[in-house]
Amino acid sequence: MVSQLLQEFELLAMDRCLELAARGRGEVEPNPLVGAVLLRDEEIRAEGWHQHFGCEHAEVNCLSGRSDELVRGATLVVNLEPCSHHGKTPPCADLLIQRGIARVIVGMQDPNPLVAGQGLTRLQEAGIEVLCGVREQECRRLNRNFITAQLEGRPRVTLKWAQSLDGRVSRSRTEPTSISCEASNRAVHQLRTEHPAILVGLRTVRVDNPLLNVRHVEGPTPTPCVLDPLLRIPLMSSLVASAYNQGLFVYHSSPQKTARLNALRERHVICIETPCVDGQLDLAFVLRDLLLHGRNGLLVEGGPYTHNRFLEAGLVDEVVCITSPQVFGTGPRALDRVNAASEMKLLDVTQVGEDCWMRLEPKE
Ligand code: AOF
Ligand code: ZN
Repeated sequence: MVSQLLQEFELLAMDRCLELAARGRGEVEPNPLVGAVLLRDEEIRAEGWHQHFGCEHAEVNCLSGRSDELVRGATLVVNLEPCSHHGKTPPCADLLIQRGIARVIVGMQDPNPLVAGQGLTRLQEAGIEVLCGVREQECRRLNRNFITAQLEGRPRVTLKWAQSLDGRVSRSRTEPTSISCEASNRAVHQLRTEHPAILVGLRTVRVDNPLLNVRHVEGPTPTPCVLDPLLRIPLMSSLVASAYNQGLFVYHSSPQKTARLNALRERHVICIETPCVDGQLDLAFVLRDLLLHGRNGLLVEGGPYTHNRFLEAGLVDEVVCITSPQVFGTGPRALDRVNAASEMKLLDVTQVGEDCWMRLEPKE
């Protein structure tokens, strides 16, 4: 374990990098969340983070305006490998070399094929001591959307649902039912703010009329998306009403419905014509389109029909299943529509208020 080679204050410095990095949420995607701190004499003497897409990287913000006296011979801590490529900004590895940094502590290697270890090599070749893999699990979790987007060319997909103890997502197909406790609702809003996009099927819009925003915690609201092949989303729905403020992408396959398209566009809805595969919207197209719009992570919040479509297409990276200690006795079940057997691996289980949260990932 690389972390065992470090002192407590150096590990705390990495924790601080993760905090700083998270401030870029909603501003930097599809770029990674990156924070950097400068350590000297066991103290944090400068901080920076990547603040806006296309702008200075964390290392630049941390070092700019700092004196040579402070920077020369100091340690730089950063949660992602310093870049080695000329992108929208020059390579951070070169900056660290020029400024005379003596030691670099890194959370994880950059999965971007343009970097992928070359930043670390460049620093080492310049005689800088490099330690990589510090708090690696936390660093990978923070940038999980970025990692999947780099490696798979699509946003990372998380399915989330709340169910009763008997596995039901509502008491009936037509009635919205509140299921999870208040503490869970706050945690769900935290999960929302960690995703640049959130998606539901038309049925969920019709039954629940959700707003899909972030209210119980601080942070950016993801862009809501609806799968709606026939453009039947009600103009009076909360999502259409809030499209001007929080955006709304409607994926459809009805280009001939011009009056409907105009009515939606007038309300600031972005309507995206989507090809069909076997009579259903092509989810791979939807994901590609989201990444083109800079959204590298997608939270799918139902309902069962939509979850099943993502599972059957093999386009799920994580499942978050929240079980409340109530028995409904009636109503549709979360995985009612899954007709292909599959296995999942349990990642962790936690108690949130009165609910049980399970995180799982599909087995290969
Ligand atoms: C770093 N520090 O703070 C960030 C890095 O188009 P550009 O120039 O902004 O480059 C984006 C790529 O740079 C991104 O895909 C990732 O590989 C790396 N991001 N690297 O050293 C940072 N944001
Ligand atoms: Zn960089």
